[in-house]
This record gives sequence, C-alpha cells and structure tokens, in this order.
Amino acid sequence: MALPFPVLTAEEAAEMIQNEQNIGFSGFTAAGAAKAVPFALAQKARREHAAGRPFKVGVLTGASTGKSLDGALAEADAVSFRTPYQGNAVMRKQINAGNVRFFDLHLSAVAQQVRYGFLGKINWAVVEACDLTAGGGVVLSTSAGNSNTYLRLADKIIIELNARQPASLLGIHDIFEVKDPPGRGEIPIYSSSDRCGSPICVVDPKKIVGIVHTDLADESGAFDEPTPVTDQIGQNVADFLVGEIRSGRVPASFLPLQSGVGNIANAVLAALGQSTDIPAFEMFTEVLQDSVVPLIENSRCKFASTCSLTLSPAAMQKVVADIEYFKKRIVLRPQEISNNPELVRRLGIISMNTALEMDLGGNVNSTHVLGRAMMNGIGGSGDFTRNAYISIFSCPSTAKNGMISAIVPVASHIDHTEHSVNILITEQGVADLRGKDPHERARIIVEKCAHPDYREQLREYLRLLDKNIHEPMSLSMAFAMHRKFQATGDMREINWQEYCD
Ligand code: 0RQ
Repeated sequence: MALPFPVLTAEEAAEMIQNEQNIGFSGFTAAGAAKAVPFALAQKARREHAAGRPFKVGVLTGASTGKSLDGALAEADAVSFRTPYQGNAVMRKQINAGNVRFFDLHLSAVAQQVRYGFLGKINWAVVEACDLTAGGGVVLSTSAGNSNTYLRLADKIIIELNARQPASLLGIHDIFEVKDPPGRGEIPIYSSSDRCGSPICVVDPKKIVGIVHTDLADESGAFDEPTPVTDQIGQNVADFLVGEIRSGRVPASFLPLQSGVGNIANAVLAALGQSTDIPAFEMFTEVLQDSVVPLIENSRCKFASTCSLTLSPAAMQKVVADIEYFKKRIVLRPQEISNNPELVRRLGIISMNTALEMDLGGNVNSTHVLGRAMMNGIGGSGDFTRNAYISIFSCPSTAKNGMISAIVPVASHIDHTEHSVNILITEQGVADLRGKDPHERARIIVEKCAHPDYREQLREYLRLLDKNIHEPMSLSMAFAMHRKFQATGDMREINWQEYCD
C-alpha cells in the first residue's frame, strides 16, 4: 500500500530546514543514524555560506553518529550547537576551536532535558526507520537513541526510510517514555529481558512532511586488531570477575554487564566470552559491538538489553540472516531506559568503561585531554558508573608511545569521582579501591596499575607528600606531570623539586 506522505529527495528535505533551527536526529553511535538528509543539509550550508548567508543548525542526537551526519555537518561548518556526545575527528576539532558549542551530557538525561525545554525547541525530527505505516507507526532501525522523544516533540518530521535496514527488525525495540516528575512511577523492568513498551513509535501522521528513501549501510568503523596490551587488559578484567564470583561477592549466576565502546571494550568482552570460569551472562548496556554477536550465537551471552546494534556490515549480516533468533535475545531500548540509573541500581550492573587518565585518588577522566581538549564526551559512562554494583575503569597504562602516563597524581579533568569508581585496571594489573582510604588507594594504584616507567616517580611523589592529612595530594605538584608533558612532550623523568613550593 502506498504511504500517504510526500516522497522527497534528501535535497528537497534539507531545503525545508532553516538557519538556526534545532534538529533531533536518530542515531546512537553510527547505528541507525540519519544519513542522507544531514549530508544534503551540509551541502545546503555550503551553498548558503558561498552566497554570503549564515547557515547553522543545532544538532541533537542519541550519541555519536557517522561521517554523513557529524562529519559532513562539521566539515561544512553547519553546526551551532551539539549535544550530547560525538566521536568524529572534524566535529571534535570544531568543538575545540570554539566553532561549535558543545554540551556534554549524561545520555540518559537528554530526553528529560529536552522535554523540559533546557535544550531549546525541537523544530525537526529526522529519523531513520526500517518501516513506516500510513497511520504514523515508525519502526526504528538499528538504534533507539532519543528518537521516540524527538518524534513526539518535534514540530515536523522527516523519515529516512532505509531499504538496507530490514523491516524484520520489527519487534526488537521496546519503546517506553517515562513521565516527568512529580508524576513519575517506577520503570517496570526487573531483568534485562523484561519489556514494558511498544515495538514501534507512533507519531501524529500530520507531522510527517516527507519520506526520503535511502539504501545506506550504517557507518560503523572497524575495530583495530587486538594488541598484547588490549588482550592483557581483557584478561585482567576476566580474572578479576572470576575472583569476585569465587569470593561470593558476585553471585554464581552472575550479574548483567555493561560495556563501553572501542577496542578495549571489544577485547574485554571477547576475554569474558572465552573464560570458562565465567558463567553465561546477560548484558544491560547501551552499545552492542561485534564481539557480542558470536557470544549470543554460542549462548555465552544469554540476553542483551541495549540502545544500539553498533555492528560492522559483516556482523550485521549475521544478525539479519538469523533475525528471529536474535530478536529473542536482544532488545533495543531508548537511551533514557537502556541507561536509566533506577534500572542500573536495581539490576546490580557490573559496569566496564574506558578512561583517558586515572588519578591516585581514584578519580577518572574519560573526556578531556590534558584537562582542556574535548575527546568525545561522557556518553553513558556516568549513567552506569554512578549506579553500578561494581564499577570498573580500564585503559592502557600509557598513551602516545609511553610519553603519557594514564596514572597521574590528579586527573586534569574529572568525570567519575572516587565515590563512584570501584576498580581500576590496566595491562599492569588491578587496583581494587573498595573500602580503602585515600593513602591506601594511592599506593595500590601506583603498584598495580602504573607502568614501570612511571612507578618510581609516582612513588617519589607520594613520599614527598604530607602524611598527616586525609588526602595524599599536593596543590603545587598536582599537575606537574601534565605541565612537563606540555613543556617537553614527555611525562617521564620528572624532577618533582622543580614543582614543589
Ligand atoms: O589517541 O587515536 O590519536 O592514538 O586517546 O584512546 O586507547 O584508543 O581508547 O578508543 O577506547 O577511547 C576514553 C576516549 C577511550 C573512550 C575514550 C589517546 C590515545 C588515542 C583514544 P590516538 P584509546 P578508546 C559507552 C560509554 C567516554 C564515553 C564512554 C570514550 C585516543 O572510551 O570516549 O565511556 N569514553 N561511553 O592515544 C592524551 C591521555 C590519553 C590520550 C589516551 N591520558 N592523554 N591522550 N589518549 N589516553 C559509549 C557511549 O556512551 C555511546
């Protein structure tokens, strides 16, 4: 049956969007991100700029997106405001140059902040779907993100109907939107596999101004080959969790896992999947990466609640080929639910995220290089970390060929405080911070996690500190390693006396 909505080219759709309007795009990572309309919008921005007219839009998404959205719009200098998370090199450059106002936000909090109007009006929702009904039933594609909220609140809607995303995804989503305080009740989810919503979003069909037909794969990047360092981090996480089961701190039936994005997260999950001492597990997470697909196939992963299927084309093909099997084992939830603090606390999640740097107090920086340059954003790491049963952060002990230590006296920016961080893991070992006072924490982090090239200089820092005070830190030396890196390009072989008061 023909749909009662105008069919538009991406260019025609972009033509309707005006300077300074705000757009809620689908996409949580490159999965399910709008592709054709943002790309055409970037071309429109270039034409407008060439004609001497201003053209910038506010870009709200689920999380990071692909090159056709963040990449194209940033290259065209077409973004006035960006939230809540990004991972594109050009967008990052625009943010750090001050050309794009970026608002770094916990992913679970976006929908509520939009509903309350903290982030301005949503003029447009541009949402990718794998199917659409005449009555305004939208079957989302490979991510849920904030699409349900954007579709409901936007003045006007453009649907990218993507033939590459199979309509058989119908049934994988569980769309549920909470009420705002003071009228909010509990979210009726008591295990990773519970459902409480609808498989589709239903919108007022009068708001759909057009459909853009596309046939485009998600722009998810490939993973780097594992290295001895990432493999060792994965092994250390697996060994730690086996120890937790043996000690009875984690039940023998295990607890649901959350895992961040990137190469390290992929390696950690692969190691957990291979460990015969870890029982088959469930995931309650926001991003499902390639490494989980074989784990679901061989029943090592029994069920995965997530917000996106962030899969390479090859892994996605596997899922599509056996979609009925996977639909029984995966649910895609809006990020307000997949990352919801209430659920993370209730289900007893073990969270596993990645740090840029970790400090001797047990604080973690996941976002700002040398405290100033934005990397990607906090993403969902805070949603999970602050509410997890056990929160883990891992990263290589050094970056940039050993010239940066990930273990520093005081982190140059703090996303996750000592109060929320339980376990730090590098390829060197595991620092269990639970129940330790600040002096014990500092010592164990140096001995277990720091790279041997930095261990002695960090011990020396601790030796120089005043012992008769609660927190082992020096205001004058706190950022000495960062300052040395800025001056010389290397944090090693520091002379602390140069930085002492
Ligand atoms: O730079 O690419 O130029 O070599 O940072 O580091 O080790 O490749 O790690 O890709 O897993 O990213 C924290 C950014 C890690 C990511 C972060 C440099 C390093 C390299 C990347 P190069 P790696 P990853 C789920 C949860 C926050 C959001 C989150 C992230 C680059 O995991 O964005 O967890 N997390 N969300 O060389 C300077 C340091 C450095 C450093 C590493 N101390 N100083 N540069 N690098 N440490 C996802 C969502 O929420 C959607």
